[in-house]
Amino acid sequence: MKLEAVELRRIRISLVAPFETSFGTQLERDILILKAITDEGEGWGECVAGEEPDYSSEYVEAAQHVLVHHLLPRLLALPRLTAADVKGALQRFHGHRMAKASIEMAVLDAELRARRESFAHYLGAVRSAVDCGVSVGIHRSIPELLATVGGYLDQGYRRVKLKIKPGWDVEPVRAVRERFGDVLLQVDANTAYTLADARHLAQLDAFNLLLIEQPLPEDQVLAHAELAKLIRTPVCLDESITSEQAAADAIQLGACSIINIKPGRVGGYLEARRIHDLCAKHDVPVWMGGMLETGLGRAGNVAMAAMPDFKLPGDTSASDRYYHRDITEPFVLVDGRLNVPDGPGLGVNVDVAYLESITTSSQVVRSSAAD
Ligand code: OSB
Ligand code: MG
Repeated sequence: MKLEAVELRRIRISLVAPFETSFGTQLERDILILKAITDEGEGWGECVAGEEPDYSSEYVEAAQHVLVHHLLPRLLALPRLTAADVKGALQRFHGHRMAKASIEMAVLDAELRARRESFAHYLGAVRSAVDCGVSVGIHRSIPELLATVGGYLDQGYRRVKLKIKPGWDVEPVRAVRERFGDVLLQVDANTAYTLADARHLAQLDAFNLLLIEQPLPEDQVLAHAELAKLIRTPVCLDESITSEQAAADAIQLGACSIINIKPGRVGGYLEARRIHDLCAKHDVPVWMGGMLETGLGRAGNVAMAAMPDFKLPGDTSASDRYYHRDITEPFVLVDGRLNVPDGPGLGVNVDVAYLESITTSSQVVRSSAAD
């Protein structure tokens, strides 16, 4: 098909509760939403870049800039384009994977809607619903943490992930383990430790955690391999896994035994699928991460989480864990699971009037008249 124009829209939307990680606290989100306009119909994309460059070097304003000034002009100049062409067409531009992922997603949605194929079918989903976990931020006190975790378990979540940082690690894990028994439990440090903390982190071995996610900085892959020999809790990488190549290297080094897949972090659903396939070949289980997505990103993530090597519950929580009102029909937890959309493309509909009401800016980039 031919990409004719792309609408870029920023929305501002409050979180139902503050979300604190080792890198900061979020109260609301500023999200870039794309609409790809093609000769065969439209498709939606969501950019997972945050407001600040604190999870990775990407941030929403930069993502929009690189899309408008570098990525989109190149794609709009092509006579024909499918989602599978996006990576190659943008190869000469380094990095900016979240920005690249967002346009690839919108093109893929348009393409699949046009041929009435769902993301789930396209990706090779083998389940019609996926097990859901919930990511629990750093709290001000242990009693408040226990109240939050108890509330999520009452709603049916099948796994709890606690955000940790130095000073908030062993005690909250111990308290949750003692109060809630053998619930599936894991932790995420978002790079907050150093290899010198290995003996401290080994104290988590007592709590039978599923995994510890990204304890060390993203470029310290070798140090993760060292750490993995010093603790019994399986090491899972998030931030470090930026591509299929990075995943292959980390696996070969022994830096992780589990991988968190986030399509936005690796440049899109197609690269994420290659990482899934690589991990399946190496018997490395994967699970679907989350970036506090709206219903658009959630729809794609839930479809991908239905692929065979997604062996652990994902950070694919229900819409109401994030937002009072989603921009699509809400994802609702049913017996600790979310149903996989089976309609064409992402299989969800954007509430355009609501989207309009929370839009803070929008712009359209078109192919130039000469094309
Ligand atoms: O590290 O997994 C992370 C949210 C924003 C940025 C990074 C992370 C997270 C989460 C939330 O843990 C996952 C979710 O979307 O529920
Ligand atoms: Mg993480």
